[in-house]
Amino acid sequence: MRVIKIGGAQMGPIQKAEDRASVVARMIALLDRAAEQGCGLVVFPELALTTFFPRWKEHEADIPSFYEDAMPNAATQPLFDRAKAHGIAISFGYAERTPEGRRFNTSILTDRTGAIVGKYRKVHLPGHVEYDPERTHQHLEKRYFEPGDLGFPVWRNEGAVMGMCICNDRRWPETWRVMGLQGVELVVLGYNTPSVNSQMGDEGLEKRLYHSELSITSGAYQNACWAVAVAKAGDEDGHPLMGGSIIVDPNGFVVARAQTEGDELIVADADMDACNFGKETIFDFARHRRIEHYGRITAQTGATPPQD
Ligand code: CDV
Repeated sequence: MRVIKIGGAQMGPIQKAEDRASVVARMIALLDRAAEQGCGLVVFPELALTTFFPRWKEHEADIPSFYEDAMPNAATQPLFDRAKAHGIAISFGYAERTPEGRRFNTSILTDRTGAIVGKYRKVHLPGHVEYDPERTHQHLEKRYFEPGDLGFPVWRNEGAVMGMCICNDRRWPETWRVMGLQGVELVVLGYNTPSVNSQMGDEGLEKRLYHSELSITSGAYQNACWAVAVAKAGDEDGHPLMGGSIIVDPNGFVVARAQTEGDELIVADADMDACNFGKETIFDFARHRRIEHYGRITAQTGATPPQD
């Protein structure tokens, strides 16, 4: 058995005016709770340090203040220090600005000493570049970030093979399979998913939660890996985000689920050896995959139906 006690540290809303010190204090409180329960890894959401600022076009002058120029930095160092003191590996998302001024929606993974062992930059950016008057609310990720340039790497960490993705990435089977092909045993991800569809107001929260869960459970099952998916939830300055954080086993079953839309820790004992059966049988890729038929996956983006 290779058991990692995983904590999914769902976070409630972060208002636009809330500063990094306050947010980091909330993250440390969740970390302390995870330490009490014996967690070895704690996963926080996408853009965990700030409000979900890609919704804002009207506050564009404030946007530069939401990026981090280094990680760790003065504001987040206390989080790294506390994680190291507890001996807990962590993962969280933030808006990254490089020395060249490039901007990415990024997440990092540490080991239990607080050393960063992995960095991921979100590949599948949803939304749009320009203000869209047809939508009930804006989703300007394509304006404020460029697509990630690091692919979907995995890392050996704390006795397991771990990978990361971010929010919208979870909906794309390619995300999971590229990590699956590297033997991933645990995928960690955070998300900020609006509770309302900006282009279909009557879609309903239930369907949005279902689609999130469907994406994660199928990704975990089809790649015989664990998954931890952690929300930033609740009402951010009048903009509702859904909760529904879950931990999923390699059979695709949800083994822990958040009940609230606030700061909440969910915990599960995850035996990495539970991945072995799926990886050695029905999803033994080396025996069963037929790559001669998969060329379209990397050769084209949009669908091309046959002509009438
Ligand atoms: N932050 C996100 O990537 N959100 C998307 C929304 C816009 C659909 C998501 O996939 O949850």
